[in-house]
Amino acid sequence: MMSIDYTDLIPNNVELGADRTLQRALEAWQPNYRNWWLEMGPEGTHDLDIYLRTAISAEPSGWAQFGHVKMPDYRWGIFLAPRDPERAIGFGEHRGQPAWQEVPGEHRANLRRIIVTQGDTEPASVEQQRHLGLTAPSLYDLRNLFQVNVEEGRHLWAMVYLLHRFFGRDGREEADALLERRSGDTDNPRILGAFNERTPDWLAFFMFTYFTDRDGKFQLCALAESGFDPLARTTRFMLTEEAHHMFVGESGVARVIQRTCEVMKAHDLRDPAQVRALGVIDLETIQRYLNFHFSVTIDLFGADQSSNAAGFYSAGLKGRFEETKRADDHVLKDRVYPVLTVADGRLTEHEAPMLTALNEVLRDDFIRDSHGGVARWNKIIEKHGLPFRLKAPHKAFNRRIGQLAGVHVTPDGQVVAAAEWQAGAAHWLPTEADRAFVAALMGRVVEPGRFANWIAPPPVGINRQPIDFSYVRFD
Ligand code: BYC
Ligand code: FE
Ligand code: FE
Repeated sequence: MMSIDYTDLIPNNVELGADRTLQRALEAWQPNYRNWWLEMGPEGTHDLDIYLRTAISAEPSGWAQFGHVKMPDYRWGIFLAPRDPERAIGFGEHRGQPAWQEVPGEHRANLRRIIVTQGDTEPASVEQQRHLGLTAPSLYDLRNLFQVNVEEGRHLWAMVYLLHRFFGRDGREEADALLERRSGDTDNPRILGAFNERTPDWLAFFMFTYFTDRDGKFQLCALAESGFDPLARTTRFMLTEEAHHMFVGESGVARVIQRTCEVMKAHDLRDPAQVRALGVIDLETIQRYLNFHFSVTIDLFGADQSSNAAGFYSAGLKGRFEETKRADDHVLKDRVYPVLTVADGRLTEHEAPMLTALNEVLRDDFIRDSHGGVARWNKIIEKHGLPFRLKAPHKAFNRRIGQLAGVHVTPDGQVVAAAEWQAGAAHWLPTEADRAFVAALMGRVVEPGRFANWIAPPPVGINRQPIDFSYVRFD
């Protein structure tokens, strides 16, 4: 039952062939998806042969098969993690009841909204990254970019399957709309803020895959706890793909830092202008990119106090990160959680009902997790004997969503006047000049085994291939 059927037009492990109506509806959506990919997917790549992995099993062990494929021919499919027939709802008012195999009528609108929001981010990220292939620092990196892109495309398939299978006509309309919104479009933008920002260069891409794909991890973990079992099973399999995306981000930033430190050490330099003159990215600019991507990403968790979040949890639709590992009542009615507000010009914590603060709970889990990579990046700088340290900004810095929106807080957590914040912004966030400098470094490197000057090679290749392997073939 769990093996994947690649003879179907749409590879799947959900016995799609047994439901002709659903199969036909998805087969009608498929060419629209393909057109979207050709129009909005990675630019100028349709003839390239790319060394990609494809799922061959939805079991946690050994699901991947590697080979050169052209991306428009990638076998996007529908893969759910195996079903546990004993599974019960783990939290909220229905805790202990058998997990739902169909959508409960009273939760239909909310579930659809969650699935649409999740689904919308996937094609958005592909759109944001569509120009990056033209400036890849190596074939290894180019291949990793495309791997991330095809898997985000598959994540869209995952949500579209749920919409078609469980939400009837509304679901089909939402699935169509997922191909119509466009990242950054003024009239018909993507739903969430960070997915309308640009990802103009590879430093931005690595920061995005480190931070924003990590929002993916935490949101998917929360949805993997859902009482709606098909959503839990779908997101569980998506999480196995997400790990690679975050690896691309963490190791990408690490290699940029490595290269910068090598050059700084070899020439005994500290001044960012002198570092730049040698064609590598100064640590100060890396810090400003980090501040930007961190702050934009933590906004994705929603308002710190949200009746939506409380409702999603109590209804059993969306749990917490590692819900089942937590030792509490999993109902949370009488619990409180600290949230930040500004009072008398200072940030202060006050206690909010935990149920309404669940977006903040997930955001804090994310923040803890994301600090790990920053510490590992600092180890590289330390190893080179340099005094600089990167730091994740305060969670109140540069926020647009929730109670901290519009409050002027420095990366260190000081509340300041608007004018002071505006004056400081050029030190804290990437400026036009920073972006222009980074953009000027970008240039396509396509010779196997060669790397752009501003990034160190990785320690090992993909799937035990050598670093100078032809990860992408151009003929
Ligand atoms: N931008 O009550 P609130 C991924 C809206 S990433 C713009 O806090 P809620 C990936 C909100 O919609 C994971 N608008 O909302 C990564 C609401 O609007 P209405 C994506 C925002 O519902 C990399 C209003 O503000 N998955 O997979 O509690 C590459 C009030 O807010 C934003 C999910 O997000 C924003 N940042 O929380 C590829 C999971 N934030 O109703 C992929 C599904 C809030 O007033 N989504 N608003 O019109 C959810 O669980 C929830 O929708 C959210 C928002 C946590 C996002
Ligand atoms: Fe995704
Ligand atoms: Fe991802």
